[in-house]
Amino acid sequence: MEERWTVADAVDEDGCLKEDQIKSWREQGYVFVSGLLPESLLSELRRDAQSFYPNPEDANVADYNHFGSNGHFVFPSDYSSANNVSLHPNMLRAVADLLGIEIGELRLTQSDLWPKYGGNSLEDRSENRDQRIHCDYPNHTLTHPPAWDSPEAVEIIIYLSDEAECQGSTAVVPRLGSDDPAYRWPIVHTPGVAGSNYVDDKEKAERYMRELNPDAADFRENQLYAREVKTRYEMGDVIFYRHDTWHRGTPVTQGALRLVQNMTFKKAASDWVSVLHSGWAWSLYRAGHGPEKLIAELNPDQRTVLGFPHPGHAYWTEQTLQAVEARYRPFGIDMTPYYQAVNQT
Ligand SMILES: O=C(O)CCC(=O)C(=O)O
Ligand SMILES: [Fe+2]
Repeated sequence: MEERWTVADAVDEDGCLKEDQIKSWREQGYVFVSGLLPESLLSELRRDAQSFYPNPEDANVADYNHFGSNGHFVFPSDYSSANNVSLHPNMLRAVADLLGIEIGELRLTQSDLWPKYGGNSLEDRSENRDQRIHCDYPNHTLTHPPAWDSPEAVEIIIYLSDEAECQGSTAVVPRLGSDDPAYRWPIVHTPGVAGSNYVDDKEKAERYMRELNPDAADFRENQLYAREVKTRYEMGDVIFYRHDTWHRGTPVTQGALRLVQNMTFKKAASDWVSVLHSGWAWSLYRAGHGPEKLIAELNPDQRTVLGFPHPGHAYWTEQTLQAVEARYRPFGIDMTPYYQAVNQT
């Protein structure tokens, strides 16, 4: 089969998504952009990740090729680069624009850095090496994504490596209009949903689907794999996709390491979309007080996407203002916007 590629398209000079990029996410199910986040910040995160993870030649791949970073880069991380990427104002603006809502209505539900090693021998075949095509919703939400035109979450991969050096593209199936057979409803013909077992490896998953449900296997082969396009990503590029976008991770070159930051934001009102990590407050006893300092330093929008009540929220009274200020005063919090909003009401 002929390989099809998509390359990143630059955001505008203010770091905002352009109209046609927003349209692409809303209609095709993804948009792949460059220039969203400052290069210096991305390089800092890459350096932090490279200092934490072993070089491919020294790594025991089986120890690392599972999802996530074992907590090290989960928000709030001891690496400020990871936190600054997760809550960068350009990122929040872009996600709010995709969903067509205010930043204050967003909530962060996932932020973690994933290493993916290509393995140092052909025997290293971790389950997520060549993934089965899937949508991300089943382990993010208790329900099913709502109607296509009312999306409630944005999935994000920030690439900290170059496809030219390590391969490992994300493959995506562009949605071609409301009657696209690839995007038929409900989204259940995928391993791990509606009674079938979760299998990540493409070969195993498709063998299993063929035994279980030959029609579903045909659908996956003809409508999904046959139509996937691969992202030719470069360091700093970002793909925004959705909980109902068909996509998959593909193999990284033997002996190489791909680093990516994975993130999700949801609409605040969608309670059924879960936070993937332990609640953010669980970190607030951490030695060194990093997460408390972070809360104190963030701006109100950044706090709001963590669930902290925004200025003007009914939570705020003279008493709660003083109490929260007392909690975070040692870390230098500036509560002025919250006081001002109470005084205005
Ligand atoms: O690694 C990638 O490019 C995609 C990963 C993915 O889709 C997943 O693990 O759900
Ligand atoms: Fe995925």
